Amino acid sequence: MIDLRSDTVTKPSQAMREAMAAAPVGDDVYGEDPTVNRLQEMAATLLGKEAALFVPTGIMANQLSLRAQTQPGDEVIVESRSHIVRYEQGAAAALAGVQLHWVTGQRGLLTPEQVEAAIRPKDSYSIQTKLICLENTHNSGGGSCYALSTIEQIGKVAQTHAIPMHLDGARLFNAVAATGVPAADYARPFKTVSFCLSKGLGAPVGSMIVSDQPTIEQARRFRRMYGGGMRQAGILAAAGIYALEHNITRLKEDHEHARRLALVLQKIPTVSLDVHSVETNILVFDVRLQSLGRSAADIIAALKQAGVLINALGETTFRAVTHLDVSAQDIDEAGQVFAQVLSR
Ligand code: TLP
Repeated sequence: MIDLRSDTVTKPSQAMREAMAAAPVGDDVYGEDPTVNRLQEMAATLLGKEAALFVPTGIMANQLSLRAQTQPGDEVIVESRSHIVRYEQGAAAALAGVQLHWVTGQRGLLTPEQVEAAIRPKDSYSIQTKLICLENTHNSGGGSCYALSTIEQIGKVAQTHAIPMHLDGARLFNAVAATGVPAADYARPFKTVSFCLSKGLGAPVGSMIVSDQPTIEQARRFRRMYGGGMRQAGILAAAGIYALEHNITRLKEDHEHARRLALVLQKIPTVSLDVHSVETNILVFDVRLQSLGRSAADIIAALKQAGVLINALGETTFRAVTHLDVSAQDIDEAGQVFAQVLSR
């Protein structure tokens, strides 16, 4: 089975498992796990921030970042198809008590003008904007990357209004691999940045939040509140260290595979996909299902039967994601399967 549903499906390699088994551990709730501490130092250094916190999931990383920087009743600017809006089960409302102000970007990317226009006036009757969130790469936007200059301009807008910014950088290293912009440069305008170890980087579990020391201390308290304080978590952190040391530079391969698949998909008459929009490891494409007389569920089932797994994003929209457990040969095989199934 060629699994293109997500880069979350990657399994730890033998070498990663060995690193996990050999990891020195302690109780991380006491701050005594040497492997967790090492991972946190690595993450902070890599992103040019003071401190970092290891958390179980990307959702928890986003939610702790929101909770640590807002009060119930505040408003947070987010892109309308962002993960925080679509896939976190309303956690921002349920756990942080904030109102999300959706702004729709092109392929998920916001402009400085859009952000500026969405900031509420500072008066006694308007809700107050207290955080601006961006997503890079943007998942539902098809793995789209922000230009550094756009992020810097949005940062200036935020600074003018004294509003901090959070980056959902679940796939930040894919953006780094695609654009050549160092992670620390991307991270600079943000007060908090989250990134996932458990996606393209190939760790089984884990995400990081990086920020200044006081914000990380706040996030640590809320991590405990949310039940995310783990004990001998060094076993998991060791996978994260392995991922950062070995799996960042190879992300380019996943991007090449995505482009290779896009070239095949583009030639299928029922598929609508702009190859130039494929910047990283996520392909989002539309299929003219009416002309095939089939539903998205039929297509998913037929692809599965032929050995390829993908996800539907909407009624006629699909997502395929390349990752380190998919080879060039798998991509060519998947391409043949797509051509067969989508041409019937
Ligand atoms: N994304 C998953 C699904 O939840 C949609 C996927 O398969 O892509 N931020 C972004 C941008 C993400 O794409 C995801 C996961 C998360 C946060 C949450 O990460 P986890 O699953 O570790 O909580």
